Amino acid sequence: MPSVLLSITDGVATITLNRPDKLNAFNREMALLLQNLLDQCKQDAAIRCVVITGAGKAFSAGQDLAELVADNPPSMQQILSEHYNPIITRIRELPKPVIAAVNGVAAGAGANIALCADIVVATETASFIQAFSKIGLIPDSGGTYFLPRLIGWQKASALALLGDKVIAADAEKMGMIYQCLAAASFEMAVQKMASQLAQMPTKGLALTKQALNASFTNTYDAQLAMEDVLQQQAAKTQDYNEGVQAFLEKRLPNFKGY
Ligand code: T3D
Repeated sequence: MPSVLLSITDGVATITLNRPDKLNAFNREMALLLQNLLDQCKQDAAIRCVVITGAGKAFSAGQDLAELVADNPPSMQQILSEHYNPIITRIRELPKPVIAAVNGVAAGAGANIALCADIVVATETASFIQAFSKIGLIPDSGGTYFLPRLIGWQKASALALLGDKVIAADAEKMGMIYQCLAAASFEMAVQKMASQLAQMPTKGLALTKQALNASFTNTYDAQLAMEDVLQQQAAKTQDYNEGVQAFLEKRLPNFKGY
């Protein structure tokens, strides 16, 4: 079985991290395959929402630590510049919404890949661990960038240093994730959200994502100027016309994604 699976249904691509006996820990082959599948999701216009989840009981335990002591291991430089950084960049730059459906423990790079998604939901039995400090590393895969912006500097600092486990309910309370969902209805709730997003104005969502990406670092003036530019692009889409027409005609819109 491939270490990452892709299935496409009704505009929703579901990417499943698939090394369940290793808690979906990443080796080089898996990291490169995930990048390829994210590229496929970008190129396929029929895909209008991407869900990333894990097979079995975990979302991902991060780097496969056994790979590091195997024959011919990837170097640290390769692990960041060729494995994790391109994954994070692809998720943030994908012009479509990405949901991380965290079905179990998300540790190390696994946690930070989840946390860079546009919407992070987790089942009530899931947890998040900045496991890096316990093995002498620093949070990578965007951890030192996204975590303080999600939950504030103090909580991010404590979690990064202590490596404490955060259960999904607490992750929701502190703003690390969007929602902690009941385990019994988790998959159905994720599919409902993904299906909703796949029927929305995809180009408008992509422009929203672009503006939010920039808001982390832009000044207030620069962000207002960017909204001006992006809103003009949004207003040129067919979906904008459709949205306004549907409202005026008191009917449901039929968005095409462009
Ligand atoms: O060079 C670099 O490393 C740079 C890159 C860094 C990126 C990173 O992600 S660093 C962080 C790496 N991840 C970790 O340190 C997490 C290690 N795992 C754990 O702490 C725990 O496994 C969990 C808290 C995630 C889950 O605990 P639990 O009790 O539910 O499961 P377990 O019994 O510990 O693990 C089950 C199996 O998965 C076990 O294998 P076995 O004994 O049944 O054959 C365990 O060894 C394996 N496993 C879990 N995590 C990893 C792993 N195997 C390889 N790599 C792992 N990360």
